Amino acid sequence: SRDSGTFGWRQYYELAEIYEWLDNIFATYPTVTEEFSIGKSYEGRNIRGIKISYGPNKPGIFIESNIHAREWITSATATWFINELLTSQKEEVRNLAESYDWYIIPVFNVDGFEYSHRSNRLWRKTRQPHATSKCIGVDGNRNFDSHFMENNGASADPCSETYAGEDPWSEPETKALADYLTSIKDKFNVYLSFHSYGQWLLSPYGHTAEAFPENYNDLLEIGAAFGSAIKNLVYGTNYVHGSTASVLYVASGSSVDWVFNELNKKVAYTIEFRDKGNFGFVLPPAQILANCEELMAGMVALIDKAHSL
Ligand code: ING
Ligand code: ZN
Repeated sequence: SRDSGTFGWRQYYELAEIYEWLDNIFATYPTVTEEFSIGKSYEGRNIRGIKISYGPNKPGIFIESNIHAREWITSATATWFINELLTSQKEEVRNLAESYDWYIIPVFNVDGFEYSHRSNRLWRKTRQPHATSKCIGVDGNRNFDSHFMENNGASADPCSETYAGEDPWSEPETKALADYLTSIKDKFNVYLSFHSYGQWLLSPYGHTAEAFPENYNDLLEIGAAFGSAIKNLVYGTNYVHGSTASVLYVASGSSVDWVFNELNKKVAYTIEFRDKGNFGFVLPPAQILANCEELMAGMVALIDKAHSL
């Protein structure tokens, strides 16, 4: 059931196909798009991103997607979202596209993503080996230098799915992202990390359920707006919002917590897409477009609310 030659959102694609599609996007929309690369992965793949900008110096929104390899719906949704920003005629989407500068990395964990296509569909981590173990890779979302390894929010076992790494930034991918984000830190004020699954909108903190950010009420209000916008669509899908540690589990060293705490970006969320576990990470391609629609409705509401508070 694979299409040949055309890119769309009725199946999942490999990295090379996504990058070929991205090349096409840059060629088709040269005045409003700009290519960037944050650097290379452990295995030497380029970690590519797209900036979409309809004018100088708009407030920026940064989207990091597919830090976990098996969460294929995240890059499918990110590429759809890029396409919508560039082609949609809907007023609410044009507003989103043209009022903000967008920075989007559709596939962040490029090595893991490739491995999930070729060898192990359920791979999560990066692909760098360890000196002291036969197991491979680190959980990129535990490798950032914010409350690293605190409160059992990550594992010290290289064979665990949530292995934090020997030290923060042990992975070239997380180091490259942190350096890039630091270099453009004055250009964005909203940070979103795409994950699956579970249908959650998660705000800081991940590292503790005992404390909450000073702007937590705002984050909850934005979360409520996101949730109702999605609930109101024909699918009636439920999203639950709240702090990561209080509604999901304690997780330390995540990208969102680092951006929130260290770069001081006070609107930072993880979005856990469909579903609730029926298909889990292996979400059928037939659900890609519905998930995308939900993300768009939620995004419009989220950005609206975030900028009205
Ligand atoms: N969930 C996230 C994970 O990395 C998360 C949850 C969100 C952790 C924000 C930390 C911060 O475990 C999935 N599905 O990966
Ligand atoms: Zn994830």
